[in-house]
Formats: sequence, C-alpha cells, structure tokens
Amino acid sequence: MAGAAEEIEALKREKRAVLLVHNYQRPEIQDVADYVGDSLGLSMQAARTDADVIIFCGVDFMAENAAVLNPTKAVIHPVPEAMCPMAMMIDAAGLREMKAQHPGAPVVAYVNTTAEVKAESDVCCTSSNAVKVVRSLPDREVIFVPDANLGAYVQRFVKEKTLHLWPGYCPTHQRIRREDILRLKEEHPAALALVHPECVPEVIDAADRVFSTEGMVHFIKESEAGEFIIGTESGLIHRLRRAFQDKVYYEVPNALCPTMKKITLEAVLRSLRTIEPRVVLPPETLERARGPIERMMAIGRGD
Ligand code: CIZ
Ligand code: SF4
Repeated sequence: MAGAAEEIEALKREKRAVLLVHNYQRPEIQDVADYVGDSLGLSMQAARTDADVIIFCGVDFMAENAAVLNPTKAVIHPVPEAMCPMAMMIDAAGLREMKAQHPGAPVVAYVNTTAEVKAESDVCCTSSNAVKVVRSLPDREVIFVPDANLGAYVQRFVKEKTLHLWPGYCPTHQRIRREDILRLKEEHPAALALVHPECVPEVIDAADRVFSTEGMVHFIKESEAGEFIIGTESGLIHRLRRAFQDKVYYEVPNALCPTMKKITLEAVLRSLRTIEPRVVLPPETLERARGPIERMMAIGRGD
C-alpha cells in the first residue's frame, strides 16, 4: 500500500489519535505505531495518553483494557473479530461455578480474559508478573484462570500455595514443540532458547530461559549472547530485529497467531478515517473490571 504510512501519520495528527500496537502484530503495523509493547505496557500507555482517540492493534481483550482504563477516550479496535481464542475458553458463568467450588479463594485472571471475566476476578496478571501477583496474595488457595500452562509455570515458583487451574490454553503457544526447540539448539549451539510461559511444560523444560515478550526484549538487550531461539509468536522477531540489529534470531515453526494477524494496515487506515468500530462495554462491567486491572498495574513488571 504505497503512501499508507504517510496517510496514517497525517490522520493521526488530524484526529489526535495514538496507535498502540502489540508485539505480535504484523511488521507493517508495528512500523507505523506510536508504541509497540505487551499488554501491560499497552495498558499503561492507554491509561496515561492525552490523545482523543486510541487505535488499538491487538486482540479484543487488550482493546477492552484500554477502554476500561481510559473510559473518556474513543478506543477503536480496527477488526472486532480479532478475538483471542484463549480468552473465549472461559466466561463469567463458568468462573462463578469455579468460585462456588473453592469458596473464599481469590481469583487471579490472566489478562487474556474478557472484561466480563475480569469483573468476576480479584486481580489480573500478565505473563510478566504472574508469579509476583500470585505471591502478593496472603491466601493459601488461589483460583488461576484461564491459562493452565501459565498456571503450572507459576506453581513451580509458588510451592506454598495450591493453584486451582482452569483448563484453558493458547492454541499458538500450544503448537510450539519440544523437539523443535531441541533441534534448533543443536543446529545453533551458541543460541539461547527463550520461551514464553504459555508453552507446554515440556517446552519450558527444554528452554534456557522463560520470559514474557517484554521480558525477552529486556533480556536480549542486556545479554552478551548474540543468537536467540525465540519461542513465542513470531511477530516479536520483527520488533527484535528493529531494536537490536546486530543479534541473530531463530524462529520456531508454527508460532503464528492468526487472530493477531487479522488486523491489516488497510483496516487501521479505515479506522483512522472513520473513528470506528469503537469498543463499547456495559458501564457496570467497565467499573467492575477496573479494580483487578489497576491492582495488576500497581504490582508492576516481574521479569
Ligand atoms: O501480555 C502480553 O502482551 C502477551 C499476550 C504476551 C506477552 O508475554 O507479552
Ligand atoms: Fe490469544 Fe495466543 Fe493469539 Fe495471544 S497468541 S492472542 S493468547 S491465541
């Protein structure tokens, strides 16, 4: 799309819009972003922006977070069908049933949940701070939803508590295979294998380090190593190549999230022209989801 980047810049100025873009988005969208990051960083940007309009390029729950945190702004999600399949594995009724089975246990909701599920929770977490959030609770029993892989990873560090896990997962990270990590390590013996905690436990065991996407960016920035196997959604590699050009990155097979890729540059352009489609949440859900998200942000990063 020739000239699209220029038109996007002009429209951003005209509409007083900010373009917030997740690490897993298409390269051409990352290239026109005002900020590229993970859901925690994007939430922080959304909460403090003084733009009138937030164009949110990520999946539905991330755009909802922005609407919850800054309800006076127009939050635009260019492709509303970009709905995270993991977030759709649990609904408010299901969570209420689980709460009834474990009375008194607080609920930690991974940020990859709908606002309706967050509204039924005590505190949210991201992959960056899941261990820190669970540790911050005084309770011995904790309900952790919806990612069972992330929950099992947290449980390794928080042995003094019992985590009750919802059987959800990320289809993209679930596809990352231990044998591919081991093969890449064999082919590139100098490379460090970094994987995401949404991966299955066998993949976690095969990795050198486990990080959220921002954790990976930070680690690579500080690391003396020059080669890395990137065990997360492949969009992150574009960000890494732009940020640290002198390092080498190896992609794991099948690590593409089709939902994240539903947002195209064309859709972003359309949204900037029309300031649609807007994220609209029932006022009660908006209010009830705010507390758990703000508690997570107060705890801050953990990796
Ligand atoms: O929290 C996020 O943005 C996700 C989905 C991944 C990560 O680890 O950053
Ligand atoms: Fe959802 Fe996984 Fe895609 Fe993230 S990578 S949006 S968790 S399906």
